[in-house]
Amino acid sequence: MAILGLPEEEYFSYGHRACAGCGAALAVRLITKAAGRNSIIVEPTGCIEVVSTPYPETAWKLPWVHGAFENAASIASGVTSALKHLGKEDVNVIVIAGDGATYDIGFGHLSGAFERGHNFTYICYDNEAYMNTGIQRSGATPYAASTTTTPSGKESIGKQEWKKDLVHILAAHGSRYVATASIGYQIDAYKKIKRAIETKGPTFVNLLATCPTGWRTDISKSIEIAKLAVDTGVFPLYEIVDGRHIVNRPKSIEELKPVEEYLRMQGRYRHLFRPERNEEAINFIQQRVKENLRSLLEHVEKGL
Ligand SMILES: Cc1ncc(C[n+]2csc(CCOP(=O)(O)OP(=O)(O)O)c2C)c(N)n1
Ligand SMILES: [Mg+2]
Repeated sequence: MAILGLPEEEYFSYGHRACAGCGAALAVRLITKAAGRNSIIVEPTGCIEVVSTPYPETAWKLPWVHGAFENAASIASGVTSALKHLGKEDVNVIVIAGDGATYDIGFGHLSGAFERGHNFTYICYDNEAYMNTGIQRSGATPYAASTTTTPSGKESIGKQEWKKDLVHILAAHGSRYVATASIGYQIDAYKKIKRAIETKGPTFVNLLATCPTGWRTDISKSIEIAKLAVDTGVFPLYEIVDGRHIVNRPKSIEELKPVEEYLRMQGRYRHLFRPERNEEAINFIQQRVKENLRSLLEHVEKGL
């Protein structure tokens, strides 16, 4: 099915083995539409690699390199250096990686590549856990989400730590363009990916991608949930361009929908509502979400 307002060309073919309702598969379609034919994709191990390339088949209509779980940014560094040597610097080099690969195991490689200033775009399809290996928590998993390594129960609320703020960490590396995006807002995501690719040097987009299997959500609600993540402020959309913040959505604290609307739709948060409602935890999440948006908006006000 075409995505309204976006190029019709598809570089990620149907026939791949992603689950019904997979947000990451839609993320890849958006990324490759924005990238176009003149691109090389680097992919670490993770769901997208597994579902798109069961030997001897491939869903990719672009040159595609698979490495290990941890070293995608280093491979991309090598590819950019080789292209430079060949005088082919107009080719887009794009990493498409899961959050486990990005926030955790590949973080050293990512930091190194950003510090060295290679000309490539790194896009994390963030489904907020290690989904391919059975829903283990990652640095991107949000507070209170139940995963197989942070199971909720009498003694535990689920994950006890807040999501790592990787976008600001990468901005602090001096990247000229970092942004958040969601598969719920596809035109916004497409434009950001394009801008990231067109900006020289290392750039980053953290693209939220619903995972019905890991989040325990209805497969028909993937887009709705990815929109609600934004509209509740749990996952605000913003950019940092040459060190300055732009907040795209939500634009004010007043327009935030209650976080409960988002949490309630997902099995990974079911323990916050059943057998009884955990008012304290829901309030805590609500307050932190507000504080986070307030801080982003203050950055914009102060021109930071
Ligand atoms: C060094 C190493 N450790 C662990 C693994 C096993 N492994 C493969 S994919 C994966 C999880 C990937 O998680 P993420 O990057 O979030 O992608 P997703 O599966 O969620 O798409 C793990 C733990 C591996 N391949 N290599
Ligand atoms: Mg993941």
